[in-house]
Amino acid sequence: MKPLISFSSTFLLIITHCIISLTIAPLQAQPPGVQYRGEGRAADDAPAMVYKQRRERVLATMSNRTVAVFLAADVRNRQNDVDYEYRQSSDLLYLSGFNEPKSALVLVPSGYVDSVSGQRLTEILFVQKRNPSQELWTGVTSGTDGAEKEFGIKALDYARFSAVLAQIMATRDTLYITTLPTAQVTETLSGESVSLDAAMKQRLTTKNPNLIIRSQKKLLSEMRQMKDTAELRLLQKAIDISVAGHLATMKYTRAGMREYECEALMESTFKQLGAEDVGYASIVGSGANACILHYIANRRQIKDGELLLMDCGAEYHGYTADITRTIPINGKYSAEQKAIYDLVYQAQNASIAECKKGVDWRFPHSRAVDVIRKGLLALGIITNPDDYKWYFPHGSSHHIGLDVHDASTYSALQPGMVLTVEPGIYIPEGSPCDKKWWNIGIRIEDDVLVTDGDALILSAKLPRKAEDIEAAIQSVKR
Ligand SMILES: [Mn+2]
Repeated sequence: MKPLISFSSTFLLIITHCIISLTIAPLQAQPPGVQYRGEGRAADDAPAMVYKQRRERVLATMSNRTVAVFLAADVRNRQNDVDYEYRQSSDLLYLSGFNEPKSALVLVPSGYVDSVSGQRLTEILFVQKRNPSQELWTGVTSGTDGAEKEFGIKALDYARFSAVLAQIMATRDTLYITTLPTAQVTETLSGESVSLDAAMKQRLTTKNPNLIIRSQKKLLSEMRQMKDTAELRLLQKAIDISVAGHLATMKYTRAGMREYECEALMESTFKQLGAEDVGYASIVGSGANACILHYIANRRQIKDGELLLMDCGAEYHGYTADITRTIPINGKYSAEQKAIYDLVYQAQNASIAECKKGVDWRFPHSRAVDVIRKGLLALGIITNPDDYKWYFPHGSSHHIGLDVHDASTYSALQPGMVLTVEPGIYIPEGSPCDKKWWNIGIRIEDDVLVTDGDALILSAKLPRKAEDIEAAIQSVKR
């Protein structure tokens, strides 16, 4: 479920942009009076006040000697050519809703007096200045005025970011800073792995020898793992869209199709219903590919009698669902497929039943393990109880939210947490068991909300029981 992203160093990016700018400079002129207008924020995004309250909660946990910096994600470039579609860093999204690159949020509990306006600020959003020539190519940006109006937070020009931050850090002893997934760049020529994080830390500590640098994860994981009302609404929307995608694909998929055709059905439904993206690369594996946990090539032709495993989730306003169904391509599970399916189904039910307030977050997984271990022994697929790990090699749960593997402190389950429950059994060809089981790979994954009582299955509208899946497939004439 790792998004497909390639690296390009910032250096190369700058060079590339310079070349393009020089080449196309004469074309950038516009008729006088042209002003591009943005769409503004989505009407169903959380109100600016919700983001403000989140920032205030973070500020309340920080001491007066600290400052926190939440950096925007980088723009990633594809093959030194066009850029990938932009995805903001989840922490910055969570605290501001601001969706533009080259921006940063700075939280200073004891305040910073802005030398230009004279205002004392505890929160500052640094944003790029509007640039009409650039907007012609990549679209409208908010600018400081737009950001203040739309997001209700004092905005300063990003060009001032370094200088202002240096000034703030001079009188603080702790800096909380973003750790982005892009921070590791491998220098293929030297064969050495260089951590940009480490390089940045080095520079910061050289300038500020007494500064303690901490990951901002400490500040946010506790909050982000508890979903507020606005988040639950967006998460439910992402889940509803994903359910519709799975249902359409389940119904209109048949033997002879390629895995990518199923992926197309799935993702076209996501987009038709307003999802901006997928939350992770769609996993659509048939036959032997169902046994590969993160199979994303999705090219194979599906044959009659096979299983099709689809692990796909839509992303809506930054929130992602994570749902898996494994269907019989011809509408009817074989005896062996059904035996394994029912076992995974029972394991999932046992696991969901334990997703309760106060329970250690690992406990639901241990219940799934109990059921699967017993079942595999009873079916004669294993004879040593420990060997269940060969066929169920992953955990059953993780939090979801702005990230598909969302922020978590791995503490006991509490109402407001949303997690997946996804046991599976995978028996690749050559496994030491009767070969009638070979190439059966089954995972069932749903998204559940922990409440004061029983867990609520947010993806419950999607058929999950073997008979219900068969009925859904058979409801369409083929
Ligand atoms: Mn998952």
